[in-house]
Amino acid sequence: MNRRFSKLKIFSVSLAVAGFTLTGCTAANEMSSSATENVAESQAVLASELTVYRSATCSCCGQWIEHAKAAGFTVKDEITEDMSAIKQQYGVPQSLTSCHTTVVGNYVIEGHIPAEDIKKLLAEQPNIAGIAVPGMPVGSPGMESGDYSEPYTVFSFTKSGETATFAEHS
Ligand SMILES: [Cu+2]
Repeated sequence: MNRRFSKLKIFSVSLAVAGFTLTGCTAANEMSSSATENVAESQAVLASELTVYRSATCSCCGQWIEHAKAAGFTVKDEITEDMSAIKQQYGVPQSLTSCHTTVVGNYVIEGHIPAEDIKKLLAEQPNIAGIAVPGMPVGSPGMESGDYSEPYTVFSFTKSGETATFAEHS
């Protein structure tokens, strides 16, 4: 336990020294086993390219991209310095915002969403604008921190701003 904490401390200190802005990434990232999770997938779903908008210094966004790639998605990595403009453009409700914003087909995917939920969304094609994990829950894909994880909810949202539970993770 102590060893991990000191590792985390060194990690964040070295980032601070290097002058990075973490945009809220507070945990060191480690590879998860989620890539090996058995999820239903079709070629059509995986053929969908994800366009990920993120700031240049967002390391957890990069970790999430690795998660999506490991799950079979093709990712177009778009660096932008005005993430709030992107969120506004794609209609992400203020209460559901996170770090990176992803666009796939007609859907918006906000934050550290598990790849299995993107596959579910693309397979079921519900009449919603998108799904979001607000904030950056520890243990969500790209936010792994050892064995620790906190439960979180994936919300759906509509163009008019109605939200509902899409999936729960614990
Ligand atoms: Cu993040």
